[in-house]
Amino acid sequence: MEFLSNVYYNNIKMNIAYISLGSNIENRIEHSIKALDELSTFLMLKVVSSFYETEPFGVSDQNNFINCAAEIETSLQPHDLLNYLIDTEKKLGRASKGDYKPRTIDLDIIFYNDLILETTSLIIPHRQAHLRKFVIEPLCEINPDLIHPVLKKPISDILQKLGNKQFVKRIGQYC
Ligand code: PH2
Ligand code: MG
Ligand code: MG
Repeated sequence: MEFLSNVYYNNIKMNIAYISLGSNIENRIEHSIKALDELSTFLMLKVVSSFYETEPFGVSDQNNFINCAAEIETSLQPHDLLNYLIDTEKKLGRASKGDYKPRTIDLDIIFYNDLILETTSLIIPHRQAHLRKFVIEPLCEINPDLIHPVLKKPISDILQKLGNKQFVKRIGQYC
């Protein structure tokens, strides 16, 4: 067993993952809080970013979103984590899995340890994460030194490169 870079509890390897949360239907903060509360019943929420109001990226004629990010610790493998997140989205009333439709809550895996994975149902790191300020700014708040395993650059550099073109404004905190 390796103790230096991995965390084990009772011989179970714990993995660190980063989840991006987004809501753009009605009580957006309430949906986000409910989602975080729900996740905390099954995963260890280590750090949660502030809530940000963000302009829709890649879609038009939709409400602004509330986005935030969470660092979690879990023994779930990536596809099991994905299934758990999909179940949680449904539990919180998400109607369909259509990627570009308004939603009560969207829960995306951005990073999972330093894993690079490409399957039909799951791609890690999230393919568009580095282009999306609504993902990168909350992540930078909780871990600016985190290295993107494909780009091999810290989140703080990626945020700097994104500049000021996308509206992202910190509005409050989960507590
Ligand atoms: N999610 C998308 C597409 N565009 N824009 C913002 N600001 N926030 C999101 O969470 C978001 C988006 C697809 O999941
Ligand atoms: Mg998404
Ligand atoms: Mg999604």
